[in-house]
Amino acid sequence: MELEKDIRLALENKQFYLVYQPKWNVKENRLYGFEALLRWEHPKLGTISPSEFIPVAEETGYIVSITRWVLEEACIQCKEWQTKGIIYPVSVNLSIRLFQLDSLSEWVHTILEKAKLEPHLLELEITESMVLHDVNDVIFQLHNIRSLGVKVSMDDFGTGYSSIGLLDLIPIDTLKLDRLFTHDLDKPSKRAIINAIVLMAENLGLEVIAEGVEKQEHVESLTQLGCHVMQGYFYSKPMKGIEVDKWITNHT
Ligand code: G
Ligand code: G
Ligand code: NA
Repeated sequence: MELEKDIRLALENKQFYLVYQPKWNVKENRLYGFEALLRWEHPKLGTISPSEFIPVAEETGYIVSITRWVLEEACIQCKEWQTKGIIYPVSVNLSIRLFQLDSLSEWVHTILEKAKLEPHLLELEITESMVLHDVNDVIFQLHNIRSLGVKVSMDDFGTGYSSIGLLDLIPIDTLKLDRLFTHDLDKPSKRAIINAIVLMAENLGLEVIAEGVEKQEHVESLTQLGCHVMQGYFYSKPMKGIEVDKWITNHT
């Protein structure tokens, strides 16, 4: 497949870059952190979405080198912000393939050391379906990752295969509510579900972050439902690392 060869070249030719989307703590009216999102500027096809090329990268195994690059880049950027007094955690998306490494936690540790970044400033985002893949192994590896001091969040929670019955066993810090919930807030039934998720998260000691927050009404409804950290176009589209300084000056 054509993309396959291009992905290898993309790494060599530095066609990948990261954009960062803020997460905002509404209750405390302050910035909470950033999620790093991968972008590929393809020389012929233009910008390609990760949802198109990540599956190919997973099949071919390039996902490991790509994720190494993403993690290194995000850690270096986070460290650079830190030296400017911008001290917020950054999160990176992990693919299931990474759990097939001999030791994912050592792999992550090496990258942190190289970037000289404190582990608590890094968060890894996994999805529910990843956990269900091989529950015991994922739980074991997540324990090791959290022993480093790195945080873990479960992305797109509540819409895919449900891991709800295992939530007390899966070592995570945060639940990220899928944006489908945010976009369905006018339905009382969906509000009931979010309300229950937020209460459950509270009782399990987990933070909840709502994704896909696009309007003031989303902020208000989610706040009423007890969710206080939000991410979405209402706050900002994902932006390049160098744009973050200015964004922070204008918003904090
Ligand atoms: O940014 P958005 O179109 O940007 O992302 C589309 C999908 O790609 C999302 O599900 C997101 O989690 C995923 N994604 C974005 N960046 C990365 C990355 O660096 N690694 C992996 N594995 N997935 C990513
Ligand atoms: O799966 P994950 O949550 O990592 O996906 C992040 C994806 O969501 C990216 O494609 C990102 O660009 C997109 N995104 C971020 N904020 C919003 C938003 O407010 N609305 C919509 N529709 N998509 C968003
Ligand atoms: Na994510």
